[in-house]
Amino acid sequence: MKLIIGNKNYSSWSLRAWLAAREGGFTFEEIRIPLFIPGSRERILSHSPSGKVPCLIDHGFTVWDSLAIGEYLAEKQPALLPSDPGARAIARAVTAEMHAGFHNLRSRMPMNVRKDYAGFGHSPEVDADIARIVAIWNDCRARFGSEGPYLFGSFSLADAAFAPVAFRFQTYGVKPEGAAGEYLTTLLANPHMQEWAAAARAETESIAEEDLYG
Ligand SMILES: N[C@@H](CCC(=O)N[C@@H](CS)C(=O)NCC(=O)O)C(=O)O
Repeated sequence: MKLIIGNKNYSSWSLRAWLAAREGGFTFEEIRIPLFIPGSRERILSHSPSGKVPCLIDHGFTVWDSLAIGEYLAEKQPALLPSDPGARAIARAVTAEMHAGFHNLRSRMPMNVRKDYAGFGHSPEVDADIARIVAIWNDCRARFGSEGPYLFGSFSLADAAFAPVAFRFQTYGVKPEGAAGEYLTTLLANPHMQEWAAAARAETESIAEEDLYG
């Protein structure tokens, strides 16, 4: 298996697929293509028909888009989704909600692992996105999280979906209280998240448009 990803500091969609693959126990070759520099579009298109990362290539079979990659990995490793049908439906619902929404949070608080932008990025719309995410985290932890520290107990695609939010909350100094706060600590302490963060900090490229606050 090969996984094509972008900059670890910035590419939130790449993180979702990479973390699902790591947590699913897959062995894969990682091909990192720094984004928005001369040649990067051509390099991505040589692997990914959408021209976007992440893109998974499994013995020559190509799957693009983080949502589809997660589902593909879960077909091979069912532990990436809850075993109970109801919990599995909600895991997919919150993953889809993350995939399709939270545009205000995304645009004003883009993932930027190595920066400290505490206090920046807030607006009423961003704060409403944050409140909804915190509500999702609290609800999943309360209803489905009794068997472990993640949203549905053990690690699932839903945790991979929210992993970039954990880095955003760290960068922008968002500190939820209670169960959501404990869950944030769990995600940030995940060894694969720490590995990703260390690699992000070691990267040398910068994307000026993503470094919103200096
Ligand atoms: N919906 C897609 C979004 C992928 C996406 O937007 N990837 C960005 C990087 S995080 C990208 O490839 N940008 C490069 C470009 O647009 O040229 C997914 O979930 O995989």
